[in-house]
Amino acid sequence: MYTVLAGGVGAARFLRGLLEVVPAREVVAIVNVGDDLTRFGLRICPDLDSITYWLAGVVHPEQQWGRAEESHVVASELERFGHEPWFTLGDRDLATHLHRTSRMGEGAPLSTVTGEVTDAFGLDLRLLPATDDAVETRITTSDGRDLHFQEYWVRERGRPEVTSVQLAGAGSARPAPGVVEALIDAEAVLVAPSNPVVSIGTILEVPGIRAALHTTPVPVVGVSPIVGGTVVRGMAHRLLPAIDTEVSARGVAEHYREWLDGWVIDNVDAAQHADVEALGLSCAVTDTMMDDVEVAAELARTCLYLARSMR
Ligand code: FO1
Repeated sequence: MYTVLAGGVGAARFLRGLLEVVPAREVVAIVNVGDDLTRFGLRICPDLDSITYWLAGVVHPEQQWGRAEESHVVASELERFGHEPWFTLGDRDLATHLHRTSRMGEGAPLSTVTGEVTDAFGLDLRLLPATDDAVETRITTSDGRDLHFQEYWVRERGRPEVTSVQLAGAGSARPAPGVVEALIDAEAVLVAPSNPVVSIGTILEVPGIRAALHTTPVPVVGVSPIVGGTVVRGMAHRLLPAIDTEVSARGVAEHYREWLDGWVIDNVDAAQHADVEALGLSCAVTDTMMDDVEVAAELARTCLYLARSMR
């Protein structure tokens, strides 16, 4: 089993490469659920859904979230009633949220429903929400507001300055069934190049997950989400200062160092190799820009090679 800590799109691209290299049945992704929200009574899980749609080959090609060949009949009819359309739900995507919400209403945990969704899309890997319990990422802005992550990122387009990030509900959350086992019993744990604050950071906030990373006997190898001092996509460069972390491949490695064994950085950051090794980590340098599946597969091979070299 190969276990991947995952956010949304960056993780989906990485998983697509990993699935070229190891059988899908041997892959488990532990996925951030801090971005999840309820709209019109429907439970929406953007990271779980982005990974599912990506790997099933049905993701919207420009947005990289939501469905390809999407229509927006329901969204435009909702505007008729005066609903502000800041978070767009396409018609095909709505079917996923309707299924999930109705099953959760019957008492099925999110992890069970996630398995139903991935099965329906023909995926053989296992996606596990970090927790089945209700958590949400809250963003405190420098003007003193407390926003849901999606209010900050989508409604306010990531513009406000962020002073702190919290996973509300984390105190009483438990890892979803299978999460801790997937971290302990794996061949290797891989950390996708996802946001260290609102993707990987929120997964680690679920009590028991960080501890499992500390105690796991298997190598933990991550891919830097920072390339050439900035992000490939998303807002990590805006959030890292809020957790006093330098916006660099080395800075994120230092932030992860207590539980990390190996760190894969991009060719453009090759000069940081010695700095990363000085943190006590093994370091590999390669192309991490996963624009096509071959690069993603080669990146996955590099991660596995680094992990095996440490066993
Ligand atoms: N991102 C947007 O920028 N605008 C949207 O209206 C939007 C809707 C949306 C609906 C379902 C879904 O699964 C994702 C959606 N996203 C949207 C993407 C999402 O907000 C973020 O990119 C992720 O949460 C960050 O990982």
